[in-house]
Amino acid sequence: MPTPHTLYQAPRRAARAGETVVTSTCGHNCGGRCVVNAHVVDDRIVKISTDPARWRPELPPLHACARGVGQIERVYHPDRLRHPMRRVGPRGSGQFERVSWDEALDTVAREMLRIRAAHGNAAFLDASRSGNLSMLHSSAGAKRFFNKFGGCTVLWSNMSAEAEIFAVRHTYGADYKSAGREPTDYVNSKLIVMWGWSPADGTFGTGTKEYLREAKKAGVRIVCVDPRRTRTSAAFADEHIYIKPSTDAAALIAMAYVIVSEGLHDQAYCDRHVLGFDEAHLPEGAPRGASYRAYLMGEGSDGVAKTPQWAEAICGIPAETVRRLAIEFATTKPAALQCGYAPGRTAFGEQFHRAAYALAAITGNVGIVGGSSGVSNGATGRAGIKSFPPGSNPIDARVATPLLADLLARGKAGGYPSDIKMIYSAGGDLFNQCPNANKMAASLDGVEFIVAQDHFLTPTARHADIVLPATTFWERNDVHTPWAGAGHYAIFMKQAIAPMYECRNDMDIFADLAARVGIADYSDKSEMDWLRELTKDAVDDFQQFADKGVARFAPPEDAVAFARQIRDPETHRFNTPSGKIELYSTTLAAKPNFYGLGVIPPIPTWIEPVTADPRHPLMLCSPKSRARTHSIHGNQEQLARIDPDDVWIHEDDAKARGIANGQLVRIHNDRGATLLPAKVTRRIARGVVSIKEGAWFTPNGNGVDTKGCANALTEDRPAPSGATTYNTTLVEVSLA
Ligand SMILES: Nc1nc2c(c(=O)[nH]1)N[C@H]1C(S)=C(S)[C@@H](COP(=O)(O)OP(=O)(O)OC[C@H]3O[C@@H](n4cnc5c(=O)[nH]c(N)nc54)[C@H](O)[C@@H]3O)O[C@H]1N2
Ligand SMILES: Nc1nc2c(c(=O)[nH]1)N[C@H]1C(S)=C(S)[C@@H](COP(=O)(O)OP(=O)(O)OC[C@H]3O[C@@H](n4cnc5c(=O)[nH]c(N)nc54)[C@H](O)[C@@H]3O)O[C@H]1N2
Ligand SMILES: [Mo]
Repeated sequence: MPTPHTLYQAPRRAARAGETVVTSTCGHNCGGRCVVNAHVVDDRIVKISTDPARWRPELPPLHACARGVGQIERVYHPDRLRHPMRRVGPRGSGQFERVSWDEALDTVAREMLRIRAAHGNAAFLDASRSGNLSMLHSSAGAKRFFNKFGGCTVLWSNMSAEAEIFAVRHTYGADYKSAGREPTDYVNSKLIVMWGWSPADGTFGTGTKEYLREAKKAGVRIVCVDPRRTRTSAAFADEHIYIKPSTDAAALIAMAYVIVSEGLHDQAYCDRHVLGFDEAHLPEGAPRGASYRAYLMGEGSDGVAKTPQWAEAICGIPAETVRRLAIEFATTKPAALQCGYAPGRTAFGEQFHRAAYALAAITGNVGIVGGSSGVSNGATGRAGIKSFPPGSNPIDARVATPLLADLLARGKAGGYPSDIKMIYSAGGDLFNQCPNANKMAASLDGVEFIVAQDHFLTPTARHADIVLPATTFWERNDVHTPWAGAGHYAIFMKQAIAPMYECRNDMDIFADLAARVGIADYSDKSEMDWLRELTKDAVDDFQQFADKGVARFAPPEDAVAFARQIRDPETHRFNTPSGKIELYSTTLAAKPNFYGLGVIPPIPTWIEPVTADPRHPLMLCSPKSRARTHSIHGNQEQLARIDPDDVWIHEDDAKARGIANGQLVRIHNDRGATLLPAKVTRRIARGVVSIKEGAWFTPNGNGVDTKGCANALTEDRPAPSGATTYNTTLVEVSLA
């Protein structure tokens, strides 16, 4: 039986004569999922609109942002790929010639069969990623293709949130997607601390800003801890606290120190629900002094008390502020930590998340109304809507995603499971989005063949041997849902216009290629039959869903994750080995080097992320741009105006370098350099600079990137959890 739901058409302005209006939503990996209507005249989109209704909590409209409206600039962009192409110049030169679909697909198939015969399946790397995450035409199609082909090497870790995924699993025994709370619960908090979280810049749920506005109206106090005074902070925060990137665990640990030393923690709650808070609640076999409390108090193996003074020296927050915030957090109940992923995209990012959950747990805020686990996703998942089944990979060759450049550079000689001979990228831009773009571009000599399937000649596609033009979501049918917990609905993405130029649907490209390499069963259904199948457990009338456009599902009974475990711990245990919230992780105690990428202690622990480098004294962070979804939209001049690319630098740091606002500067380290105008401001912490991620890597003849691509500077180094470490990047800034 489908879950209870209502199907409706989002309000829209009446169509003009000769115009049809079609509802869809951006397919990309944005944290929002909005109503994006195409107004179509004679098979051409003439305007994009969204739900005009005023926001209200009872039935929140799904308002699109500038990127949604900017889809019209994107779909009719003069640089759209129009036909298949073959590379004729050196990789990266951008020199290609037109070929027919048959010739392109025959070439790809021939190379695939040759490489498989010569090197085996592990020589293939599926570099498809998150360009389109809707249910049918997504990178699941590439996975399905490679799995049926006999498997390939995969980049296993999530570039966004692997530190959180890992920390949630080992602390709460849960899936991060359903370990948070619904935004409808924000109004129930007395205090919200937004920690490295800026949904007004980086969309994190359609409507999140409105729910925050409701909370603010209801008198909830809001504090923001971020290296930058963000738009979210400016709009909602009563207080902003500047912090140095990569140092959050120290601040959170010192807050716990204050709370415990003042006796403000919830001992009864810890006794009942938490493993390893104090020595009396350690698992059997754990050494003495292994508890979190002992670590805080300096009674653990390092002998250092984690005082606010200790933290100040690391994170730059004045000790008095750390103390005040700690006391406020412990005494204002319910209090919620809303954490972004960015502080987890650091050298030991899992410690940030684990330390945040520890703070939530020792103050008794996990699983209560108005409290939070420290996870900012929602409390439940996707209402039974499924995605294109990828099947399973018969090859066991897995590499943590941030190591892509190193995998290409060193292969088996570097201890990796394979030497990559062929890369296939459908809906990914990893040469731009993975760290260390220069090293990536310089490490392709051993790669015999690269295929890119995209809408544009992206930094990745420029290196391809064959480029295949895909349709955009406007040119096909699909279904999409928000990030799990960021709303309970699905949007039918109705085809608005016929496929443009010679572009083809990703699924059809793979089906054709499958037939050419001897895979008979890639797809046995039409597009619509697939969509009917994938949604059948969620909606009862597929045709109505397709016609109306929006399906709303019931929200979870408990708006806050782990409410049942806290209410009734006897019947509902946490899904950890001990059944409790594991501040002390039994799994990590038994296997500290969990992935072979570095040691992860059993309790939240401060670990120095980098050794100081006098040549590169500034710490770079690379948050989201409002003008892009990662690298998507990076070629749109009009859209770029809403959030121009620049490098934020503190007044004092600029002055010391003779840099004035607006001047072109060079941001550089030993991995690379890029150019951007300086935004000299007091709205960033001293010693920190910030570049919005996603600008297209465009090196000049001297190897200097000219467009502000943050990944010209970042390091191809994973955190021990496999997370990316973009926000642990040391740089210097000089006048260009
Ligand atoms: N506009 C837009 N929205 C998006 C996306 C997009 O591309 N564009 N992408 C979506 C995706 S895939 C994801 S994963 C999410 C990402 O969501 P997040 O990871 O939460 O977003 P970021 O913008 O990287 O960072 C959030 C805030 O953290 C701050 N920050 C950076 N480093 C640190 C640190 O070390 N400590 C602290 N305390 N703060 C730090 C930044 O200044 C920023 O204000 O966003 C989603 N939303
Ligand atoms: N420095 C730095 N780098 C980062 C981050 C950071 O915080 N700092 N954040 C990271 C995060 S959170 C993420 S999720 C990753 C994202 O990494 P990716 O998923 O690799 O990045 P996108 O830019 O979304 O690239 C997707 C590509 O898919 C294409 N595309 C879109 N729709 C379709 C389609 O329907 N079909 C086909 N064939 N192609 C399509 C787009 O044109 C684009 O070229 O980037 C990461 N990179
Ligand atoms: Mo992401």
